[in-house]
Amino acid sequence: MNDVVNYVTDGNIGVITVNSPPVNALSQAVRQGLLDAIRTAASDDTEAVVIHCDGRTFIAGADIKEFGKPHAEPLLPDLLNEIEASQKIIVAALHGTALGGGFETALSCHYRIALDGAKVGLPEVKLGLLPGAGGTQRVPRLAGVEASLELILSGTPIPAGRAADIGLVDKIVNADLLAEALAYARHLVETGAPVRRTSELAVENVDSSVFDAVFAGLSKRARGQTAPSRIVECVQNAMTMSFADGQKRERELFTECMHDPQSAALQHMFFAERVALKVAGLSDDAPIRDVKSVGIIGGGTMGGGIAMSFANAGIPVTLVEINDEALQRGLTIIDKNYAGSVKRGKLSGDKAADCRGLINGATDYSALGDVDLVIEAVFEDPELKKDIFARLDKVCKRGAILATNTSYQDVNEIAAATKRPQDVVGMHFFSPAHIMKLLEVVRAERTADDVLTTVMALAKRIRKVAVVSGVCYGFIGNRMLQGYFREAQLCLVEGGLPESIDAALYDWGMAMGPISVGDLAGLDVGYKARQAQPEEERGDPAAYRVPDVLVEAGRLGQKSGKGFYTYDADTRTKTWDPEVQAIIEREADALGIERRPIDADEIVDRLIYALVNEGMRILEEGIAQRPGDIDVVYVYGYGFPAWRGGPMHYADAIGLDKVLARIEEFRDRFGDENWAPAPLLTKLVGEGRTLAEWAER
Ligand code: 3H9
Repeated sequence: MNDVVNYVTDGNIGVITVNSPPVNALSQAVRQGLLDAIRTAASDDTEAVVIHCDGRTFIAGADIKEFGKPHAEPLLPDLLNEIEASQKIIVAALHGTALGGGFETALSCHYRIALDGAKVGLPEVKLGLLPGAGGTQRVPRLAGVEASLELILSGTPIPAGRAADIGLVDKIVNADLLAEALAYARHLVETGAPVRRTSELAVENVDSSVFDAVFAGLSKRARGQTAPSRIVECVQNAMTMSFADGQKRERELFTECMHDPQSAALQHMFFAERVALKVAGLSDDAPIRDVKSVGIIGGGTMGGGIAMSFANAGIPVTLVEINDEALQRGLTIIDKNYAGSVKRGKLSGDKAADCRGLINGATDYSALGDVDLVIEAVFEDPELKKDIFARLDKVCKRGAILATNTSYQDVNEIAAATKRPQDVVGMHFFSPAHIMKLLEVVRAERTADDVLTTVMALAKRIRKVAVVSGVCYGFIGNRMLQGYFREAQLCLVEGGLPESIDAALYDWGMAMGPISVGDLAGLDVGYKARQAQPEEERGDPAAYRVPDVLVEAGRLGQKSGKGFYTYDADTRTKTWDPEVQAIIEREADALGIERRPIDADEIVDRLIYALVNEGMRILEEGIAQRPGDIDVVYVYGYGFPAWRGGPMHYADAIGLDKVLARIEEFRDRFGDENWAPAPLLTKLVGEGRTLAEWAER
């Protein structure tokens, strides 16, 4: 047919093969090839047709790279309607991941056979879209309303076996997919099976209260997002409208989604996450070191979570603590975490036991002699860390990678404590490490290229999203966070209250408000860091007086039952405490600040633009490789709403000129020190360029 779609006959069966690496996405060429092949098959003497794919997967969806470009015929919905209208039986043979438009292609076929282990799904919602090629109309006809809503609203692929249970797949086979599909097609022909068109089926009737409940639940489940309510409308239409009308409305709503900035933001995140894995200057096929076993030093919350991340990916871990008591404490936390995962249905009991079985404890560094990677995860004491690395240098085998999980320390200095700085790298996990997806990989001055490529590849194995950062205080994420927290504290003394500041950021889309984040992390952490600094280096006292007073009053945050809020001992529900309001007002007074009403817009702009301004500096200094890397850090590590695309995409979407004008306004109101615009921001505005354009330089 063309370079990417082939058509041959095998006896009385036509075989259409898509071969468009890497994931057989539905580019214009694939759509055209499929159309030509279907038309050829319609006019030859075959009796049925099989559609299958070469390579690692069945069609994984529309070609996201074509989004935003002018429509090119044939359009997918029209192509799929033509496939479904075929007079000959068409069988889709699924392997890998049949996703989005790929699964919709399968749904337009009359029968579906899948290899055991294949997955099917409609992940469009994760791109701010809805299935736009009949998916919202065909799935309810096969699987019913409730299963459809779950599949399409979650966007999470399901195993083929589950899909068979709910009527989306007809047959599962264990091997030889193409041969089995041919045999199945022949069997259907021989037994006179009907040409079964999904669009001709009726949708089961459910009470409208089902939809009311789902609509009502969206404010929590999909806070701030626009695509989910459109999805529910489409599925409801499948029940109340003809297929043609339902599909017409699906098309209209799909187009609305496409023009929604949320979809642009989520598409940006899709590519940013993948591009972040690429290290500038290193080729994709650079050599990597073999990592078959891992050692972890420190069995606290962080070390335990890191151990679980590796064990969950099938990699054996040796956890080292200073004595038996500390080791047992660490292993008990791990046991509790696994028990929690089983209870919440995240892992089966057997799987949890297998993973737990991969974690062994030790109290002697000699247990690390053979491991391929060691991650140090002890508390932030630079001397202790250097001491540990000097000891690792003595016991670890040649070529072992030595990583530090430090959040702030200078990885160059840590590397200098060894005679093999080329093997040292930062692996900064986020707590709880077995759950949080982000991994900042810190490239020190002398980190070897193959150490970096190994760690990036390893991140994928343990299902983390990795971003490379250069060495600086706090790396990408925590360095940017300083300005964000500073502004939160300044807004507080200038007139806000913890709940008004939290509400402003939460309503804007952040997973948690900044004041609650402080309580969760522990106010004593920052306090101790400040105490270690000379007073003149601590910055503006207005930005830390209130938390200091709270810590000195024993209010350390959630762990002590009270911080900015007071927490219920059992439920951890937080309540507002008038004592804190009195402290804030007293401290504002002592600092000579006249409190004034601060609205949510000002709070959001001050906190988010502080992130953006520092992000610009981080880019200029080359600490982050590209703006999208910063966005990945913030979405996966700091609860930034993905549908806003991360702080740097957000700044581009708002318009850099508007961002600069607001930063200059803050500078004029609050003084130069914190609000001097980053030179890169000023430069780009002067040149009329976006960050995205700059990144393509
Ligand atoms: C849709 O279908 C809309 C329709 O309802 C309606 C239309 C009218 N397009 O992730 P990987 C690239 S919306 C273009 O590393 P894995 C990816 O960028 C679409 N490119 O591999 C990467 O490129 P590179 C619904 C795509 O094995 C390479 O393939 N579909 C697409 O870890 C490998 O990707 C989806 O949302 C695409 N659709 O995971 C599915 N997909 O090597 C999105 C991938 O240059 N895709 N690429 O960096 C995925 O979830 C995963 O890629 C998949 C493979 C599970 C398939």
